[in-house]
Amino acid sequence: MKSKQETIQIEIPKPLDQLSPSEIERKACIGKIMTYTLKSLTSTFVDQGFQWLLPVALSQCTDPLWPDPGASIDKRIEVDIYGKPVRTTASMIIHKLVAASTAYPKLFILSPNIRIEKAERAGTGKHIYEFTQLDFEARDATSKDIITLVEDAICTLIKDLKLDMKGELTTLCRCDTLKAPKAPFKIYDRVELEAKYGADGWEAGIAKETTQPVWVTNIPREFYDYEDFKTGKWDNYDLFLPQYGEVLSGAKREWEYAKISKKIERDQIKKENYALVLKMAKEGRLKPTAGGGIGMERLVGWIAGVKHVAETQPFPRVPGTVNEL
Ligand code: ASN
Repeated sequence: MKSKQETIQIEIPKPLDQLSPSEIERKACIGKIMTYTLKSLTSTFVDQGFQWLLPVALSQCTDPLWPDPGASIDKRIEVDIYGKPVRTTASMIIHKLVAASTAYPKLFILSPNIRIEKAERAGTGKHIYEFTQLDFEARDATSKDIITLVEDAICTLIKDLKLDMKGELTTLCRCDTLKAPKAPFKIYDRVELEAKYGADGWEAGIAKETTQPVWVTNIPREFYDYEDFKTGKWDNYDLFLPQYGEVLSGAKREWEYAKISKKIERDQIKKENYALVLKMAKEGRLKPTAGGGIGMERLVGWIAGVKHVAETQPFPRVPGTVNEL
């Protein structure tokens, strides 16, 4: 079902060659904010001892994105190479679990996520069919560790950016309205938000209501997020930005074979697509980890105050629109 926010139509960002001089100036400012944000966040992760991995675009196994209450996938891309079927990266979650369990106990990747959203999402302002996640994972980390790490990273970024990027923020009319957030951010349980805004309206409701970034925990979704089978509670967390909505999703992860296997069956996902994680879990080689992924375009979109998140992309990926570049 469409939320109210999804029905609001927003002007579609144009490709570079069609921008007016003032639009080019705006685009350049957003580009500088993206560079600053990438530099700040990657420095924070490197300083905290995370290894920087390079991404892959094609794999036999990728994120099932199912069941995901927020997903609206029009098409899944699968091609044959060397006689094997491969999919374009939907997220590098499975790669992260394997990497963090083996050679890279703390890692991050700036990875392409290709999610061919339904064309009707063009005007929501929040969806693009290719985006970049700063995706990270840490062995033996708790949810609390990750929440603290992200809060520190975002508070540092905004505090520094407000000092160093005054000119750009002024051009974008964000100098006064962008407030430096204060940690710790408030944490809501999805159940309490559903009671207030309804099962279909809580994401839009909390984004509209809050003036600070906030966490929402306990969201039922893909098999890899940790679920306590006794209480039915999920040990996961999404970060919501005022007005802009979800910018990060993450969790403590499942690592035990019996649970992963049961959840994959429950979700009616093809087991053969997840043979490697199942095998590693069975052999006790999958380790407990926690992590998350920050949607870079949404984060910078919020900082820059854009109407459509594709404004942060040099080559906009608006659902339903394919440009030459
Ligand atoms: N990157 C997310 C995570 O770490 C997964 C996703 O994007 N679907 O949980």
